[in-house]
Amino acid sequence: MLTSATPASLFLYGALCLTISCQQQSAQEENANMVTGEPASCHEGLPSRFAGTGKTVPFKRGDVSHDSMVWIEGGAFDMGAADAEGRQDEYPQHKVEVDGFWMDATEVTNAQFTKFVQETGYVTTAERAPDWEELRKQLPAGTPRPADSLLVAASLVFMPPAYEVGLQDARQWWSWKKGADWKHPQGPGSNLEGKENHPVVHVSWDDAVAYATWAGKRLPTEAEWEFAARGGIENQPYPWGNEQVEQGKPKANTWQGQFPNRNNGWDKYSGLAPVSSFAPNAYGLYDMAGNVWEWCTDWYDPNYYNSSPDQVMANPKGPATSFDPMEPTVPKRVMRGGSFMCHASYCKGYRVSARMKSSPDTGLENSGFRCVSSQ
Ligand SMILES: [Ca+2]
Ligand SMILES: [Ca+2]
Repeated sequence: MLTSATPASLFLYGALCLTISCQQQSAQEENANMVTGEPASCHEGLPSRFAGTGKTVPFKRGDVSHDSMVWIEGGAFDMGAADAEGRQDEYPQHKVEVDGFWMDATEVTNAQFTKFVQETGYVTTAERAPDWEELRKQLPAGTPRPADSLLVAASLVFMPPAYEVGLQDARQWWSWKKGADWKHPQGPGSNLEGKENHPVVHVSWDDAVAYATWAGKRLPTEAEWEFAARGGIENQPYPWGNEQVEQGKPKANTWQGQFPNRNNGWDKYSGLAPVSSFAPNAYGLYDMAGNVWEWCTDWYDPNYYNSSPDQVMANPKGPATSFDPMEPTVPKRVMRGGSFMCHASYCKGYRVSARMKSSPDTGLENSGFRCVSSQ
């Protein structure tokens, strides 16, 4: 699954049997795929739930602690795919330089996010009902208002089909589940018991920024994230080098077997793994490949690397605006690193140069984040 973020209103679409809009979307995806020659992602191609972005953080920025952070000495590197496995948005590879920064050694955990919520009373995006007036702006004109029973706080939960399916329609394995949120990762009836050290999930980009602000930190730029993920190893596809993920011993929480219906659990985790269950990269960073996708601060634009200058680009912060040709009206932020749902047959999102994107209000069962700090 190429994947990243998924889309909530699409599931409202499905629930409401809005065939016309779905057909329009399918046609859009097909057109995009004809251009890119790539399969649709397991998340992408789906509209966002809320149109608004950049919600105000209603609390004071905290003082940063470097506990559980790693100092990443800055430097120059070749950003983007060095081999032929990349998607089009990973080229051209170009020289980038980043200043030194602190980075969380692990993905933000449920225990850490719990402390944030307890101190601030913050309510995540997934805990709020969709705003129909905002939602309708991204739907075809004349789309009827969904039933009130669907316009409820909900999030997208991975529901593996019982049989082999094609990989073009993410609705076959994502379910819009009422009551699913960071405290209920699989929906009502699930909880965080025994999962304190799991990465927090169902967090939107807005939620991640709120947490980072409270912690006195920020989200990494895409360049910082890739520089850190490479761990000082030049031009290799994975944080550990070039050994394929299923060769040797397990190195990351990814998917083995047949996606999305059969996971053989070779790496011992069919779902999320506690953070730092696998060896860190050379910089001491855990799960830079797999487990959960991680939000970056940059807007997404597949052509951004094309605009990078020939000389070394210092501390790039991404494009000024977002552009996703598959959903031009929906702003997208970058996600990196892949998740427990990534498999070589589809997205290989655990490659260090792989890029994904999602709307800032989207949360998923396989997406989280980690923070950085320049001081
Ligand atoms: Ca796994
Ligand atoms: Ca990760």
